[in-house]
Amino acid sequence: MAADNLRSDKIWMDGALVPYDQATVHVLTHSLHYGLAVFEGMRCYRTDDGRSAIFRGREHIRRLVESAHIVEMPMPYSSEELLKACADVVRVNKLAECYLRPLVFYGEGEMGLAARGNKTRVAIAAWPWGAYLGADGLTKGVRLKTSSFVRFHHNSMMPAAKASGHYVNSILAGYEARRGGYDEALLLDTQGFVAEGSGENIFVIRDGVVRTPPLTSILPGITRDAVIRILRDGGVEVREEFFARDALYVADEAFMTGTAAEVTPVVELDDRKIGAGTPGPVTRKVQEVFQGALHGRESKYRGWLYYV
Ligand code: PPE
Repeated sequence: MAADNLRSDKIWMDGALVPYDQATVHVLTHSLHYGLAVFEGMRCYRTDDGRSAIFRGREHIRRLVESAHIVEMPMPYSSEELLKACADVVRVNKLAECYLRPLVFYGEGEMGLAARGNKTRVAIAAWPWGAYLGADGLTKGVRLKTSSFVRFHHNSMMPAAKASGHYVNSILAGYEARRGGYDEALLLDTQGFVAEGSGENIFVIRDGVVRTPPLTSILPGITRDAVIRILRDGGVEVREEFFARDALYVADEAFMTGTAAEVTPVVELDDRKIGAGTPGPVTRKVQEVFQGALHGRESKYRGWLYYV
């Protein structure tokens, strides 16, 4: 992650494409102080017919607008304007495949928690981003550690909003797991049920039945939604229900989903092998169909593509 080059020609800021070096903010930018900002992460892929498409661009922009609504941020642009801006960023930077980061934040002017007068600002940047949990993670699977950090309660922070401040929880959990030699953290909710990874949703498979936690304390992942649909279309039973960490210890397979992580197999939790300790057949199949969908090879899922 650290080695990636974020530099592009242009970043969209407040309605215009500006040179990378001019996409800056003042240190008194309100959001920088209190973490009240919302953002998205989406990926654009080169499809098999040569065109590039943002995977589920409409759904990501919808979630961005909903995130702003949840935290009472006025949104100065329509969904159509935001979508078009995302496409412009991909095109102007000549990035056939990239990660896109729309960020909605409060500018400078007033300080303090009670401030309501700061202008909402919007930036959209793009850069090439490789495999989130490593190239090996995608093929061989990752090792997780149950975090000592609990996923925040939905009455403290609202998980349906992809808000910047929420990520303090994720970052600390991720630091702890990686310092301990694991690839990623698994956070439990305040009841002790499995919630999600620091930046991914989680799925577990046993006896052919797939389970994933309900949308109580987790980000409503767009990849999660796509994978549920792919599994059900393939005749696999998917249940959204609470389960404890030991459900992973005795699972046949597990995987994580996310825009950055795509579909990443999970082969270990808390030093216990999951199933055979290698990516399983259901996971492999989901990865294959998902990759097909991203690249426009699955006609059934072509509606998920927003061509730039
Ligand atoms: N949970 C969390 C906490 C989360 O951050 C993500 C995305 C997901 C689940 C999966 O959601 P979706 O991308 O809609 O399937 N994490 C983003 C941030 C990564 C980052 O480090 O920045 C992402 O994958 O883009």
